[in-house]
Amino acid sequence: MDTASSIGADGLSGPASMMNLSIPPGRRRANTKTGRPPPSPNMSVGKPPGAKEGFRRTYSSASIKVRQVEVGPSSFQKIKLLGRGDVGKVYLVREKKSSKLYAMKVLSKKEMIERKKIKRALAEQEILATANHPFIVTLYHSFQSEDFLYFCMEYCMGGEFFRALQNKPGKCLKEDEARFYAAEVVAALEYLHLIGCVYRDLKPENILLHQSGHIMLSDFDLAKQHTSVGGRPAGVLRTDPNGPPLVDTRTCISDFRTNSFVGTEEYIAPEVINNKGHTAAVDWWTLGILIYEMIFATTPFKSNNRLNTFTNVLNADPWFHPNAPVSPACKDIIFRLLDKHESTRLGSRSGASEVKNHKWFSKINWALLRNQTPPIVPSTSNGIDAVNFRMMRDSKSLDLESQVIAATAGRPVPGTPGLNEPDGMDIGKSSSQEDLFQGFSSITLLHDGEA
Ligand code: ISQ
Repeated sequence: MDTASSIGADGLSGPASMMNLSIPPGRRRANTKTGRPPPSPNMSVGKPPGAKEGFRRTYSSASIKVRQVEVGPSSFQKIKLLGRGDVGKVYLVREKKSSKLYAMKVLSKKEMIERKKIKRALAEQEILATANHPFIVTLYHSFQSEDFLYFCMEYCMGGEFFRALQNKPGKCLKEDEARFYAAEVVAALEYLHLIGCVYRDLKPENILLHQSGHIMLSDFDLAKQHTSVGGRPAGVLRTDPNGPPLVDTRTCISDFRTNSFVGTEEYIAPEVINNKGHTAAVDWWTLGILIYEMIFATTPFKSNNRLNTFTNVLNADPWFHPNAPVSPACKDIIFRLLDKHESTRLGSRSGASEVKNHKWFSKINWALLRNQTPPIVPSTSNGIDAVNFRMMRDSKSLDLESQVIAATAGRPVPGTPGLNEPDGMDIGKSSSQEDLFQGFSSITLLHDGEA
């Protein structure tokens, strides 16, 4: 059988030889492991979807048109495994008809049922289908087979931001570089909060780099959306005659408090540990951790075990070496974001605009962020290989159903006292699989003027 055209049980066909990669190194916290195959000489370079010349994204925003799904599993050929989560995998795939490259997230229904992750998958689909922002990964199609859910997304060939950080001298960034990425994250969080979504799992592992070097938030399986079609309209807080109106993104989610979060232990906010329920303020907390990590190559409350880390999160102040090479404004924003009390935390009063107006961001031209050259521009030789994906081994078999989708997640903290997990659907024995996944929309999304 010609392996290049064979179809696996997941319906994705692909060259088996390319799946047989070396064993991935252990991962620090996340639930995805990525890999990079040996370059294939006979692979043609596919332009990202919608590309005219160069990058697909023009970074202009336009409405999304929704159509009945126009593709299925057999429309794609597997190229390589990019990542692995607790209920599925992400593959680099090529659409056979157009030769365009995509990242295809394939979730096992069986695993989702067993792990009570159905509601999360449906929420992720809804958020991705709603979101239309330059720093949030684009969803092109979602569809399902008897055994799997599929999310066909933009391929971010720059790979993981986490990996890019590891490749920097000292595994950290200069303050100006960190400010740039932090600003892009703020812009993405602002948008998510506007559509009523709390991201809840910000960390370098969940930030991808677009080919252009701009960031892309990608993993929404812990995200929560307040309403089914976006949040309430944002309130204009006040208008400064010399500046833009301050939009109170906090209003979009202010009455939305959730107790359902797990999270990554080094990034977890005090209110989450205390199981008090939490709001969009958790995203500002995690931004504080991210800024610290980008600059100091470690997180501020990390300890030798989870209990000590949590104790530090609840009680310790972030520590800066007296000779820390950062400005007072940088220390200040970290302190203000890592305020243990969410009611006084930066961003809690008026949302993203409060964060954007902090003096550390005074150099940032928010309107032109997407037009700036990022500090790290991924070098890709053939348009497929990316420098920042982990080595990853997939089964030789193309039959996804025969594979154990291993529970590799280090991210959730199951069974942690004080953290509950009421997210899973209560599945009655009589419910058929079809019923459980009927809320999953099979759709094709047309972006930015695609016909
Ligand atoms: C896009 N490109 C590369 C990897 C990805 C992982 C998850 C979601 C989208 C992705």
